[in-house]
Amino acid sequence: MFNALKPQAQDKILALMGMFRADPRPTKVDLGVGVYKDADGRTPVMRAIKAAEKQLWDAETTKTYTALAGEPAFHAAMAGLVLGADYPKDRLSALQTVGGTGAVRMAFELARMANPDCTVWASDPTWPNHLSILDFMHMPRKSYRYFDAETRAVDFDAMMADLAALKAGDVVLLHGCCHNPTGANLTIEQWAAVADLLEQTGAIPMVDIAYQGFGDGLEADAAGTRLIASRLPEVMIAASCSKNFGIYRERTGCLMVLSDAAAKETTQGTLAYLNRQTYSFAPDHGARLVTMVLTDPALRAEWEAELEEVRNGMLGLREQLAAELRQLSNSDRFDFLARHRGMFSRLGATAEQVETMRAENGIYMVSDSRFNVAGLNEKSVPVLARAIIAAGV
Ligand code: PLP
Ligand code: TYF
Repeated sequence: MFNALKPQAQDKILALMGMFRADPRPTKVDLGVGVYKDADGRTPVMRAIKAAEKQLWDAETTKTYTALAGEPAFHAAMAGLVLGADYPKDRLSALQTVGGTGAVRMAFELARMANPDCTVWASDPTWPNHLSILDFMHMPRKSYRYFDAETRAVDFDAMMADLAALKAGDVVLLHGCCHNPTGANLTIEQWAAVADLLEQTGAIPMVDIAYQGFGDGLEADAAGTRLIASRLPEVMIAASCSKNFGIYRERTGCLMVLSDAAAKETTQGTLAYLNRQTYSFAPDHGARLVTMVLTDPALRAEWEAELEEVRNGMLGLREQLAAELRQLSNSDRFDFLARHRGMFSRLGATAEQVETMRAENGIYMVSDSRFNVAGLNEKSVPVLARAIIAAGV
């Protein structure tokens, strides 16, 4: 039977990890997969997480099953983080998931159960896994224009023109902050205009927020999501704890759904059902650490401080890179790098130019010219800047 299997296309981001490892050059620079790295190239366990793990080791007396949908304390802590302390408790259902990817998958499953004809609209471009999961599920999808290749900013007029074709019950996938792969983000005024359009059309927003705290800060990065949540009657939010808590391999995420208060009980039950049909209980360890960090004032202060160090480090690298390129190109055409936010920027290089930088300089970025800012340090920024100019970008 297994002879009938067909080879599956690899994820181009994860494939790059293997290529990088196989490259013997000591000067190689990994700007591929979206993992935070410090100036020494390490992905540390965050201080508050390590402290919470120590506390947990002392305090934990059982590893029996928790609840199918995950612990209510985790749901509340995540809702507070993403939606703010005054989120509508009577309208919120939540699910602990296997990473942000699990939350994305369950959101699509929920949407399809509620509306079998639902079409999902995703930005062009978006995180490739969004499209891969939708295709795997045979869910209809459409794309809306998002990125202006010339200015490397959001092409908002084009986005709104495309979204004008939304139908009631369609799902619109939006990146909460730090758009992956472009780094170009909506302003709060643009979020408000999107909310108007969603209100008019009856389409359902699904916000994927995987980098809260990596852009302009924890509160600012949630502002668009909060605006949508305050304006629309029905909203899905897929949050990942991988990056902002640095717990990638613990696989921790949360799907939050706002519905009518009258639909809450069935929505919550359906979420638990989805976990049960897939893997029963989501992993506990990461979610428990997140709950501890968010609810213990000392741990939370330590976490927020370290997250700010991470965020400001990436902003500093953006400024340095834009300044180097200003000098080398004798122009301001790379200033968008300082305006983008989050881990990623799409440089706007061709696949050939990306390949040249890999072959000549050992610089690894995704073929669409997305690069991970956190893969840089003060010494490799000038190396990248020279390679960008030499490749003719
Ligand atoms: N959504 C986006 C846009 C991402 O970039 C990622 C990747 O980190 C995820 C979701 C899911 O991440 P994870 O499943 O590792 O929590
Ligand atoms: O975009 C990235 O690099 C991260 C990591 O299937 C990632 O989101 C990439 C692909 C994937 C899971 C995580």
